[in-house]
Parts: sequence; C-alpha cells; structure tokens
Amino acid sequence: MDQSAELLDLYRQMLTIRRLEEAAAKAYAQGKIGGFLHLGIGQESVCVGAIAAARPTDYVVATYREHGHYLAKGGTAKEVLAELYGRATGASRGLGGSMHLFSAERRFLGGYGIVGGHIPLATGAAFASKYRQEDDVTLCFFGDGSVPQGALHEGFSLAGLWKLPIVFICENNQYSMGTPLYRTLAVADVTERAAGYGMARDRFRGDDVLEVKQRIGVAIERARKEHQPTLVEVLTYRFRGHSMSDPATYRSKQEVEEWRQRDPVPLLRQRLQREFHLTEEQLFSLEAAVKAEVQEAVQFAENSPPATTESVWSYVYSDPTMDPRSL
Ligand SMILES: Cc1ncc(C[n+]2csc(CCOP(=O)(O)OP(=O)(O)O)c2C)c(N)n1
Ligand SMILES: [Mg+2]
Repeated sequence: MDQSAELLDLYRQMLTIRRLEEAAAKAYAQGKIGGFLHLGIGQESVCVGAIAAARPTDYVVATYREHGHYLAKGGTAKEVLAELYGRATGASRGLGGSMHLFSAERRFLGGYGIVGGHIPLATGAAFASKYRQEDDVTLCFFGDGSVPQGALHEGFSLAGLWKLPIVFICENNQYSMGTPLYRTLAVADVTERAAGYGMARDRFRGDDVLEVKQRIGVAIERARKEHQPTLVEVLTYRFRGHSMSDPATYRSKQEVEEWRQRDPVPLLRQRLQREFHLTEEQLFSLEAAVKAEVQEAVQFAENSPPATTESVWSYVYSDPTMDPRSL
C-alpha cells in the first residue's frame, strides 16, 4: 500500500470510531443504552496506529474504553452498537455492554472493567504464545490510572522476568476519572518504571497516527523477534468526561482548547490535503461513507432483538471439548 492509501485507511478508521462514539453518546442521552459508557473521543490515533502495526493474529487486550480498539482489530460498527444497545446481535451477544466487547476469532480478548486487572491476563496470553512457540505478540492497552495498581506490577514483573512477547501501551490521557496525574503519580514519566522490570521503553505524543504506528511497530518487532517486552507511553487526551455522567468540569477551557489544536482526526485530514493532495471531494466522499456506515449500524442495533433473560446462562463456562488453540 502506498503511503497516501495507508493514511487514508487510518483516517477512515479513526473517523469511524469518532462517528460511532458520537452516535453512541446521542443514543445514551436518549435512554437507549444502559450501563456505563466511556468514550475515547480524542484518543483514536493510539488504538488505530498501534493495531495497524500488528498482525491480525496478534492479541489485543484493552480497558473499558475500548470501542476503538475493537473496531481497529477488525470488529464492525454493527457489532459494537448492537452490544451497547444490549442486543443479541452484539459483539458479546448483548450480555457485556460497552465495557465487555470480545472477539475470540479476531483475538480481541476484551474489554475489562477492573482498572489494571487485565494486565496479568494479557501477560498470561503472551506467556501462552511463548510457551507454545508461536510468534504472536500481545498488545496490552491501559490508562495512566492503572500505573499505581498492584496488578500492573505483578504483570510487568513476570513479563520482564520471562521475556514475554508483549507491548504494554499506556494511553496517558492525563486523568483517571476526575483526578489529574500529578495527584496519582510520584514520577510523571510512566516509562521510567520499565528499567525496574528489564523492559525497553518509549514515550511520545499521540497526535500523529503514523508516528504511533511506526514507534509501536518497533516495539512489536522487538517483542516478536527478541522476546523483549516494551513499556510505551502515548500522551493523549479525551475530550469527553470519564463516562457519560461526568461533565468534566475539573479542567479549564484553555487546557481543552490546547489539546483540541492537536486533535489527531482533523490533523490527519489536513495532512492528507497538504502533503498528499487529496481533494475536498475525495475526503467528503469517504466521510459520507463513514457516516452512512454508522447510521446503518444504529438502525441495525435498533432493529435487532434484545438479549433474552435465558441467555445469561449461556457462554458462562466454555465448552470443555473446545481446543483453546482455536482462539
Ligand atoms: C480496581 C478498580 N478501582 C477503581 C475503579 C473505578 N474506576 C473506573 S475507571 C477509573 C479511572 C481509571 O483511569 P485511567 O486508568 O487513567 O483510564 P481512563 O479512564 O483515563 O481511560 C477508576 C478509578 C475500577 N474500575 N477498578
Ligand atoms: Mg487516564
């Protein structure tokens, strides 16, 4: 793929995530979606860039702010919106909701609500790859709020000790819920911790999706070829509150405005025009297609049957005859 086609595809992915989350926010306000809803609007370049650098056979494990990661891993807008609506056609058959998207066949292993709790699970997936002598890499995404959690240190410790093929990606969006970083972290540079676990490290701003792809790509190759884990910190920002019930009044308008200047979606659009000479018509036709795809997914969710009460008993235990390697 030439670079303009590649960038255009990354733009399509980021815009789809943004439009889908805007549609989700609207449906939530209309009372059509229950439970929690955490939006990653502003952070799209991180999941899209990182997952673009991975192979489809690599594993991804993420937090509850994971709609974008699920889509970047090949999931569809219909599956996500139907899941948010609690429909039987959703990614987790309507039983998980926003925080629990999952797709074994795409090697997207969740969607977790416990802050930091998924880090040992991702470490276990990487251990399984190494133990079976398979060359898959695990990408584990987490927020800055995971950094002081005990589970993170347990996972990091074993990943470094056993030299596991994993890339830990801290999406540092400056806040955990309403608490700014300086009130939670004694050392602001998250990657300084890598030395204590024998991991490589990298730290950069997530404004440019292509830079995210390139730098995470280096860490992925290091994991695959040398079994050397890397701790990557990507500096990013969420424009919405923590969840739909958070008006985000704890930050100044000026701060939000400064980050808006670095919003990765319009930045990429400008780059496509300036550097790659895409015309307004070309971009508009792609944007119209994205809009139509999301609208169609909303209709699909609205028209799908709800998950039934009986179905809560299904999928609780895995089929004992199933070969876990088929995951
Ligand atoms: C173990 C645990 N403690 C507390 C919570 C409540 N909680 C949910 S999200 C969150 C903030 C996490 O912030 P961060 O890791 O920075 O991720 P972000 O929401 O910014 O993406 C907290 C404290 C939880 N879900 N799990
Ligand atoms: Mg955070």
